[in-house]
Amino acid sequence: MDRTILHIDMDAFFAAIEVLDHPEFKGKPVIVGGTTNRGVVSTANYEARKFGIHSAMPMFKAREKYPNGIFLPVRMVRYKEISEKIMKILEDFTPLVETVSIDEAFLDITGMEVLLGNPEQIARQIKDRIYSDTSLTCSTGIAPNKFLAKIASDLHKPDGLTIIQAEEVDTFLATLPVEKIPGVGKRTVEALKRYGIKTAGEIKSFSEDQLVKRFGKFGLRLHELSHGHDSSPVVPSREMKSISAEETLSYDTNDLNLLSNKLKGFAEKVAERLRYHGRKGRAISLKIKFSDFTAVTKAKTISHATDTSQVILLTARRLLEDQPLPKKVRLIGLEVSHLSDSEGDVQMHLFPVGADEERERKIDKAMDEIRGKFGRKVIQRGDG
Ligand code: TTP
Ligand code: MG
Repeated sequence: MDRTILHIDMDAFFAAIEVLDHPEFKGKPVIVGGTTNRGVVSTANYEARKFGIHSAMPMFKAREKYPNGIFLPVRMVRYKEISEKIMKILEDFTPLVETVSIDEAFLDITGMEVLLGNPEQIARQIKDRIYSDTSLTCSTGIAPNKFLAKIASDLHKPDGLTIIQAEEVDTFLATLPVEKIPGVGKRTVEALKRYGIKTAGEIKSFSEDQLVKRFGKFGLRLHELSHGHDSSPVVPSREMKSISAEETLSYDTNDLNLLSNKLKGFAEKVAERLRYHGRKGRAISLKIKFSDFTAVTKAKTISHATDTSQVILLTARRLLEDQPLPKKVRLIGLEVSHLSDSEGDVQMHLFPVGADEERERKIDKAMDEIRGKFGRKVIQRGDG
């Protein structure tokens, strides 16, 4: 089956976060790493790279190259915090997110076109969302497999968006230097050069047998990659535990109507995402943050897992009605957790708080289809 794989890699990750946290460093060469002279460079921003400074270079060498650079120690806790935030954003798009390193992930976006647009539009949305939530840029690559997607994301750094279409793969490999192939180190490069081979495409002149004889098991991989093939799947790094929506209100309020209306929007959004991911949830929780920043979370477990917006809404509204509001509300949110696969659960339920779930499922399904065709803004439920 044809797949669409997206690889994302943050630009100058550690250094970009340092610039984010110290706006006065913007536009200046920033080098992050072990700050003693015996340390090495973890990364340098693109301004510093102009002076020839790069990852894994001894720090003293980096200082020689540009003594006026801003040299900073590694703040791993902070980078991990941002990394976590980015991975969560990616999981908003699909549960098929494989984290490869602190700033890098693969997404299998096969079949997402119906909901989100063509691959370029999907990549654009991901980039925009990361930028608006973190002020950081990333580079993305889209291709029929992981091998090509990863190479693509590196082609137009920083802030790149590169697509390798299935029909362009051969042309692309014809000029791709062998050292760009993952796993190809200095020794393999030398060995291939002895046969006059400099590009991935040129490896094709060898049979699989010849490659295995020369390179052992890695020869098999070389054969596969030189033909642009890579069947390795995107393996999700973690299971999605909950789906939520929340909003900090534009002003503090205890207007129950307004709060209840917010829940309606959240319930629809959360239910739509549950259905999209083929999940259902049994626990529904209401989160409220008050004007003095104190917060409460109230949860209710329902008798069976649901992905129906009306069921989620009615449960959340119950929770809201039972919740005293001693102060004005600053933030309201809704979360569905205790998720299970929705497949196989075709039982009909009459929901205790009064929604005929089968009828509601039909309405939701119709709305999903219309949204899929015309976009989210077009339709919202009128009732309730
Ligand atoms: P990379 O993605 O390789 O590099 P980068 O994000 O800094 O720059 P770009 O992707 O734009 O080329 O690595 C991600 C982070 O991992 C990087 O910011 C710092 C850390 N890292 C090290 O600590 N040591 C290393 O040798 C490398 C390569 C990265
Ligand atoms: Mg990076």
